[in-house]
Amino acid sequence: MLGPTQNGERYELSSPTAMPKAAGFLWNQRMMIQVTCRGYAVAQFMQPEPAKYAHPPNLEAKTFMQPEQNYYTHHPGRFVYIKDEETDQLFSAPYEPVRAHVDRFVFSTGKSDISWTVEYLGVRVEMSFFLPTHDVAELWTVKVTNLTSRSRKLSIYPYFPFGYMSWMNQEAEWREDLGGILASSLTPYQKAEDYPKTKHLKDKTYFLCETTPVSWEARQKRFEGEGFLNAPESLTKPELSNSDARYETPTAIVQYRESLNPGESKEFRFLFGPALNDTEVRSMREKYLSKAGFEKASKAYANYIQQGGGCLRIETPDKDLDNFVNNWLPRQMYYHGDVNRLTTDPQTRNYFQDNMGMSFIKPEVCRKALLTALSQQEATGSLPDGILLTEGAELKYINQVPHTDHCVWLPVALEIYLAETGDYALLDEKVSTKNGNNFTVFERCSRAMDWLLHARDHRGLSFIAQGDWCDPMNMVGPKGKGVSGWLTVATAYALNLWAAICDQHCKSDVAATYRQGADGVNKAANQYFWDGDWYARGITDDNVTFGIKSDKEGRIWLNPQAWSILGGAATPDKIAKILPQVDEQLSTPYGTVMFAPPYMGMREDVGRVTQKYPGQGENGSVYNHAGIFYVWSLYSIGERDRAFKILRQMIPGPSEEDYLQRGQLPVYIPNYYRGGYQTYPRTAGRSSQLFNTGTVSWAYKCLIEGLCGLKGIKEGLVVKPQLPKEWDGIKVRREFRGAVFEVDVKRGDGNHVKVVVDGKEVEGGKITGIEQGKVYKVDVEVPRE
Ligand code: CEZ
Repeated sequence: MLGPTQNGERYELSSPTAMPKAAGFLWNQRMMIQVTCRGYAVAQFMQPEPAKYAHPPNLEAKTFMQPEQNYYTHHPGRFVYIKDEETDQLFSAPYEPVRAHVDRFVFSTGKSDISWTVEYLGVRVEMSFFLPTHDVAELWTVKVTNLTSRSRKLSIYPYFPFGYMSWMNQEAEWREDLGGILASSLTPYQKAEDYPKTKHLKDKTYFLCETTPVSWEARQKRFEGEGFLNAPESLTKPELSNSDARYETPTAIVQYRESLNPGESKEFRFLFGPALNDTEVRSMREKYLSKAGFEKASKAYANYIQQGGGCLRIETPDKDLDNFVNNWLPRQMYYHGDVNRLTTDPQTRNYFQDNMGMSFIKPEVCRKALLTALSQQEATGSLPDGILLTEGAELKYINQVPHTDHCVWLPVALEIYLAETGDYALLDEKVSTKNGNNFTVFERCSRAMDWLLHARDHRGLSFIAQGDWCDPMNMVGPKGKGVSGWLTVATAYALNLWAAICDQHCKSDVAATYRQGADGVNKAANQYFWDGDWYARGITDDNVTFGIKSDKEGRIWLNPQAWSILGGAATPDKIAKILPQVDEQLSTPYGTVMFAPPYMGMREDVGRVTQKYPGQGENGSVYNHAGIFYVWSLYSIGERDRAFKILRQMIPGPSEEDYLQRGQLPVYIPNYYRGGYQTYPRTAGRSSQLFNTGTVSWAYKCLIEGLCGLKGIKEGLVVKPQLPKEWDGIKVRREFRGAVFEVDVKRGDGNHVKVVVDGKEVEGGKITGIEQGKVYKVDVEVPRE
């Protein structure tokens, strides 16, 4: 039903019904599109705020990308109806809207294209599309083949609905001069001061045809007539009615009437996208809409996506893991660092984590992001809730709610960047802010750490305000008293990370100060949050500690455990208590849940998180971002089997049962899988289908620095793999600072890790003096269990 092809470069699904929401996604720096196996699509482009060019049939609220997006009959999508002119039989590719029981179905997601093959009634339809590298458009090819040994008369109707574009002004018509259907609309507004902002919006959507059709239809109602989408009335007629849409829901359907000899094929090309005016439409047509134009654009796009290939290739006993790590994980990480989730004001913590992944792909992008974020640091040393990326951008949605954790992510991202590049010179670079301050990166980071130390109560615990990493935990501390257990131990982690960087930068006095700070923080955490077997999640404004044994819901949370291990609050005796509790209370076959049991109703001193559906989102799902923090904490203490197990659970498959339950292709890690394994086993494990998640850069870090044990330090690379016990060895190709390391890890008889580089054993597994362009052969022996 589902499997890799071309060495994991593609994944193919052979059923349109087994995993109806299974989808692939493509992006460039200006747009993103997610398409399901059944042909439904969600596309967005930046102008500079996110906008749509294909809409739902009703007024849509603007919001961030939603998990478990629902699709319905009139959902925007890209379809092709096929009618047998001799029998009047009808079907559609890829599957919607007709939903025929086709003879063969293949949905194939590649890295830089998505395609389908559908066979029915002796006809094969191949649909595929990709994006240009720099423009906003979809480049579609539809190929229809007669599979029978007789001649066939077919009508072929590509159907690309525009949806309800505007309540102020919308229309569509066939434009002979452009060679396609053009829909025009005006973005609705009410305040006069908004008018200038709407003036330059791309409010037109075009559907351009390389080959002129015999008929067309631009009016949705007319197309459907008294039929439904699975049997539109106009498709019972010999031709479409060539009707325009005048303040009527616009759409694009065109008809090709073809006679195909046995084995004969016909190929069509289409261009679909937004435009400001006719001139733009015309130039898009000229640039792309031809065989040569498609070929050129497709090569360029593949090349662009290829740039996100990452710095790691693994060969392990787990081939499905290899496929994911070698092909798909770096691609997802690249997407995050490349487009910042298509927002102009990414949440500061997301901005740091999405960009820190770029350290493994294009470190200069991470460097620039660190400087951009710091250029918006406040005079107090704190960081704003979101980082503004374009002129005129504003803090929106969740960024208008005060969260207190943003400074934590600065040393986290900086540490990865420095480990990959050794570019400590960055620390001495000066960054000025709008408030007139001009400090070096080093000073700014210290100021951020000072702010974290300062934003604590009389007990030494970190205030939470209206949220920390957990966005919807908005009612723990609105009165300014509530504190976060997670943020307290995370502060210690941030301080220690920063202290280590200070040491490397020959500032051991500064390092000592922050280490001392971390010790104080950890002491307070142990005094107030340790509940006997694990750490509590917080203390509310009214001084109620939660995330503790006596809680029926939200009894044990993962984040305080993971970060107390990372930050040093948890000593070995405490870790020995924590780990079995996490195993017992939080682990499920689909990963480790963020807390348990989920809240079954509102808890007003915790907040909105408790109102989410039990097991969904932050209310006790397998929230992979929280899971990966835990994995990293496990690698940091050598808990390799636990770490690998949880890391592996983040990837769907490879058993069919697992795929069906998660409903997702193994081409990305989603932000969550449903929890509630005890309460709601039927839905447990179901994917959110949302590929926006801070998980991926951490997952890559866990693989490189944890599993493969190839971590950058200032002077070079330290080699210390952590294989799960059932593995005898792995092969790794790691690019690092311009050199290539071909690493062969095997089990040996010794009781420590032995590292031999080009035939010579290296002390402590530390490879220094790395030469650019050199290929290093590294033989590693790790102890047997
Ligand atoms: O958003 C993410 C945030 O982007 O949730 C994480 C947080 O650390 C990330 O920065 C954990 O809370 O507001 C909501 O309820 C949303 O559900 C967000 O919490 C959540 C979205 O699911 C992700 O797109």
